[in-house]
Amino acid sequence: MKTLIIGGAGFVGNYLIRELRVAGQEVFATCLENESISGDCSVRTLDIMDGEAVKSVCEEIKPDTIYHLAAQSSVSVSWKKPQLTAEINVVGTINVLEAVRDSCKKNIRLMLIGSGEEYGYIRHDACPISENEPLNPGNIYAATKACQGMLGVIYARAYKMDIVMVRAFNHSGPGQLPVFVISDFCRQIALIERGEAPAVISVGNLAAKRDFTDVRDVVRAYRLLAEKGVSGRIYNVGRGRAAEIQYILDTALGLSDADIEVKQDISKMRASDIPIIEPDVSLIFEDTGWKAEISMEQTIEDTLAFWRENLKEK
Ligand code: A2R
Repeated sequence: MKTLIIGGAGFVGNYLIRELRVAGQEVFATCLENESISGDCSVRTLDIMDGEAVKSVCEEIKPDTIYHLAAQSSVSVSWKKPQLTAEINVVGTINVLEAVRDSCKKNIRLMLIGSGEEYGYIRHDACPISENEPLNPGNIYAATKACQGMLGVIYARAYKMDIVMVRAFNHSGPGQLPVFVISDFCRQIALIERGEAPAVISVGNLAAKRDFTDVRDVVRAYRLLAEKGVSGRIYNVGRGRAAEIQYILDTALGLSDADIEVKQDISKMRASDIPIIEPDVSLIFEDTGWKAEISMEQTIEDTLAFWRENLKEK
């Protein structure tokens, strides 16, 4: 079984390489010229904006499965760089779709990784959100991911390609950038414990409820969907049980002996924060048997341990 991960140097790629290797697969992964991949796999340099290069990599490797992770994945960057976000997430995805369509290997399974952000401004009674819920993206990143998913459906239908689409909700774990809430809280706590920051943790809207899944569960979901998912289908990936950000904060603070004051930071509040976002995950369970196994408390503990360890090395 030969697998190609496009965009393997990011947060998820690192974990996916490990998951697939443990499952006994031969793994190839691509990264940009200025990136590196330390996992156990063969590495190729690839910018998905170069359509011919994407084709060459596919022709050379002839993978059975491709996971397309390469993206401009930050919502805040998408507001600042809308053209770049659309180019990478939409035109880049078309380059991947065209490469697979052109490939001499006809039965490639392509996994397109989208986002729970695609649902956007949901109806107040839409939770748990099923895959049939209309998309109403609330930011540029989300709109490009919705577009990626639509392109996947179009290519699957028009060219009979084997494509599975994923809408992944919030995921977290050791190594995630601290622009995401669990990683942010844990990093701040680790800095305070080391005396490198005042004993005040800055937080945003603590009342919002979001669905968090450990990245190690998420990559297992991707592998199972590649093995057992139904071609042409879209799957939510998430825990299916939202938690209040306040609970995440309390759990993280409870793991520290430091006496920490909590301070709300206006810049971390979003004007139109949706009160609860929680996916319906019955479809992935029915088709693959997957459900999240790692508790959120464990994810928080491991993420805090990561920051304690990694700040030490600075
Ligand atoms: O932006 P960078 O320098 O961190 O590089 C990212 C890379 N990437 C590209 N790869 C090939 N050609 C491009 N033109 C290009 N632009 C960016 O894709 C990064 O190494 C990788 C994406 O990884 P992360 O940003 O860490 O995302 P994560 O958390 O691994 O999520 C994987 C997928 C993405 O499609 C998300 O939008 C979705 O799951 O939630």
